[in-house]
Amino acid sequence: MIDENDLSVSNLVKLYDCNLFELGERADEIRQNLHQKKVYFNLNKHINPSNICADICKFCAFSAHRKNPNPYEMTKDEIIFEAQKAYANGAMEFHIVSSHNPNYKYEWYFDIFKTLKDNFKDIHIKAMTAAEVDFLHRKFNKSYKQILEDMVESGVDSMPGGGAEIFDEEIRNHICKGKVSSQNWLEIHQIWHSMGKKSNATMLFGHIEKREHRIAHMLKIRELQEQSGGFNAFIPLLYQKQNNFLDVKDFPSGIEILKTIAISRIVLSNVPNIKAYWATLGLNLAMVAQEFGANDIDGTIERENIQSAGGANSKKGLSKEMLISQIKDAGFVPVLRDSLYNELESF
Ligand code: V47
Repeated sequence: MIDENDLSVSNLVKLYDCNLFELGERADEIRQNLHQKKVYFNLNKHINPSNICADICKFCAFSAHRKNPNPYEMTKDEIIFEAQKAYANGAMEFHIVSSHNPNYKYEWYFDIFKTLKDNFKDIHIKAMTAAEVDFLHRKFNKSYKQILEDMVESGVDSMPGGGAEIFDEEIRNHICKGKVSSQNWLEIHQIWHSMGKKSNATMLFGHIEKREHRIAHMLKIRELQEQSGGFNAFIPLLYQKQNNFLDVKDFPSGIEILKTIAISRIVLSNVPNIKAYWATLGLNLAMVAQEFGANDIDGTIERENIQSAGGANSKKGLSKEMLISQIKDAGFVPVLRDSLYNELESF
């Protein structure tokens, strides 16, 4: 293999030249040391209050636009109704991500978080991507710190990893011009971590980026993690190609996808969990990815809107029983975790 201590892009990109099984073995060694044969999952509910967006990301099929002419804004009552159903069904986490809706007042967000927190005992609220925080900062002229403090005050427990896309300004200019910059995404998470809070980090791959960009992206996460220790999980999100405005010709093979997951396990040895998000990979590949460094598949999700708009077969979510049986069938031990990776039950 290569010298893993040489943390330069030019060195680490050579990992892609290694044989898949060689890479898988190294990634699995790190995974087994950290998590043995466990595969983590949780019982979560995704809530996407609106798809009316002030920004235009070319890869996004979720926001309302010409190819998805279906704008919506959920009322507070509708949000509570959806949350209630999921909670009664066992959901322990609400993962709330919205569009950058120009119609919302600043207080709208915090009122929703507070209402959910007050109504659902012990619920974990994972909400507001750094891209949304940056949108509020631009629109309402509030500092990142102020917004993050208002999130804590209103009951947000952790931040999801969305909005990271690929940390390269040239690519961002092409795929999501005007959205949070790489540096600001990292700064927002750094401030959040300095407040004693945890978050995740994503990477959108399989579109116009090159291998070098993925490695550079991982290294930026690694660097911040070295200082703050605040990332719980890294989530490589496979680009879904339907209903959007990004003209992509080549899509990664299964081998390239598995290599990317294995390499993220190797490069991000200081991030405890690698999530193979079943909504973008499909359940089968997400299970195979557990042999290549991943140790988590996310959760039941219950109504997934973002990836399914782009073609993923994830709209309805999955039952707890289905997740458990799939993990077992693949030869792993299913472990129900909470949002901060405390183990709750092993099956
Ligand atoms: O930031 C948008 C991505 C993200 C597409 O933190 C797309 O636990 C693929 O961040 N193809 C939002 N991806 C979702 C997200 C997430 C998901 C699951 C768990 C966690 C976590 C975070 O979805 C966006 C963007 O990168 N996305 N469009 C698409 N066509």
